[in-house]
Amino acid sequence: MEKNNNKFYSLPELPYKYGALVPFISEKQLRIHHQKHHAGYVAGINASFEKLKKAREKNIDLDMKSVLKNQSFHLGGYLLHSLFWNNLTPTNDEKGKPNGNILLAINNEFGSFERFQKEFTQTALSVEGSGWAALAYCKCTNRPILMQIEKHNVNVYPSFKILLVLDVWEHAYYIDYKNDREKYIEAFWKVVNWKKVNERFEGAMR
Ligand code: MN3
Repeated sequence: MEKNNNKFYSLPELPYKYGALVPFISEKQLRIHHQKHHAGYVAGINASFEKLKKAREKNIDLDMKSVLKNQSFHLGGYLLHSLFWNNLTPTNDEKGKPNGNILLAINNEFGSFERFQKEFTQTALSVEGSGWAALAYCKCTNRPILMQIEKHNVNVYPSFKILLVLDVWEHAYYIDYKNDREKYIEAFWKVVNWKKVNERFEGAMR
């Protein structure tokens, strides 16, 4: 067999230490989330690639609907977690408030930061089962837009750049907050990396 040079997915390192987000997210919670759950999606997407590769080598038919549904789930999980870690910071100097162009865009779209925060919180709270709240950017209209993702891959707007995501799968907060999603969301606002969100926004506008 020829050497396969195709790259696989790998678990990215966190941009801070596991204990860096205490008291808002505990070291134990963050470690399990990253090493078990995020790593699980990396393994899942790579397993899907392996399955396709083997089937192609032997020219075996696959249930493509099932394979790609699974692939979409794991790839979505992998990508969203990679974004999520970069959304968080132990040094939220702005006391939870954005600055710069992202603040202007939020004010323009939502009327105020407080209104945005309320809508985003309600988006996160009302995710049915497991999923994500996200702030994305629409290049067609130059406007920020809310997105409520079910699981990791349902209700996603294709090609819209995600600026800010919040994981509201129970696996993200059960150790720290049991089933109290609202308390977890309150804590999330204390560790948002608005500098990063603004960078992503400015990158998307270019
Ligand atoms: Mn998660």
